Amino acid sequence: MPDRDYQPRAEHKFSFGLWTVGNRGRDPFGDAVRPPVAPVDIVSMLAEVGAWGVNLHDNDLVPIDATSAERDRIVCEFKRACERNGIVVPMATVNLFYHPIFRDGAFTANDPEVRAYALQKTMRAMDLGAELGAKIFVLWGGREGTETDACRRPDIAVERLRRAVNYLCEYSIDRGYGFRFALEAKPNEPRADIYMPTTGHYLAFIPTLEHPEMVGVNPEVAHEQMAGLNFMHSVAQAWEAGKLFHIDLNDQTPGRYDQDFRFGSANLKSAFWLVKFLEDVGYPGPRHFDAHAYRTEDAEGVKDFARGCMRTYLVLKGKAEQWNQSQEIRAILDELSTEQAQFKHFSKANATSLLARTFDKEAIMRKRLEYERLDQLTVDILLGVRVVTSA
Ligand code: GLT
Ligand code: MN
Ligand code: MN
Repeated sequence: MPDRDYQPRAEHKFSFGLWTVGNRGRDPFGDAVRPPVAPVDIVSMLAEVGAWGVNLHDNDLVPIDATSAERDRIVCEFKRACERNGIVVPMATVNLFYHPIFRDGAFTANDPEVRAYALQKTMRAMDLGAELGAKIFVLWGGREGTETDACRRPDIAVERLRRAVNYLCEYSIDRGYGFRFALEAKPNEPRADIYMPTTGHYLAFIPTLEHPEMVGVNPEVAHEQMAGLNFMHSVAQAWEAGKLFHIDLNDQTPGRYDQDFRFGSANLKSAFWLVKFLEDVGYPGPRHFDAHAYRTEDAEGVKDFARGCMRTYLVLKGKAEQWNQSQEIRAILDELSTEQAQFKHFSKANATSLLARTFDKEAIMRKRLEYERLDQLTVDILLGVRVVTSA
């Protein structure tokens, strides 16, 4: 059992955004409770707690109106801090939601000047990400939506978004950046409704692009749960389509605002199925925590938060290993499915024989499906009252 000490290591690929551990606890009803922390200090804090990577929006690092000399100095210092601390930058993104110019959206805004500015800002953020070594570029369209559908037709918004993503793919190719774009869905907040509300919507959008091979998704736990969905199912569908380019781990209680809680803090069981899925299929990408500490915490509490995200992931990974090694679970699973090789592919002959076949429904229904016991065995493992040791 490799992770019994639950110590994060580089091979686990745990990353945090500058905006996550740097979150100051501001909310719509109250001001910041924590002082700002310089990006270079965030990098050394991440190294201290055992993270592998740091992600950023352009303006988490470089102020929106910085001169190019200021920008270069800031980037150079940041790069040095990353090297000194052995922290990598796997993913970069662009802030297209904070400045009031984006009040009606960015790529989908009605004003063509706003759309052009959004493209320019994103290209510059790609330059920055490439300079820092990032190969994944996340696009989260937080303002791409509406309060009233009187303002534009949603199909026109989709077409504008398509043109923007096509443009950015060409820019990455032209510059030789090698970016893979990861599109992040969210149903609402900050807009009343956001276009592309779920990962599934993006999975349907991607094949309509000019370079679908360059574009995948970045599902976030809280965002799919806000839409009332089973997050692991969304992740699995993205994975099966070869589109799981990145993932945002956090937690959320159902039916609330976007809480961005510490990973595993609200729904341990669904966090377990998620970790088990990612580990079972061998998802090779970063495990990014897009979450922040409770507003009640100080700087030390932010470290507790970051350590907690990684520790819970590793504990659940250990539980998934136990689950996979449990003889009792294995025995139930072996009973459940046997492959019907004959009907994998259609042929006239097997269709004729299938049409002619009689099924003994009573006999089939007598077969037990021991899902209650299976689930209780899972709960026992999760609660630690059944410890499965490796053979
Ligand atoms: C913002 C949002 C996140 C996105 C980030 C990327 S920014 O904090 O809530 O879900 O992943 O733009
Ligand atoms: Mn996110
Ligand atoms: Mn969120």
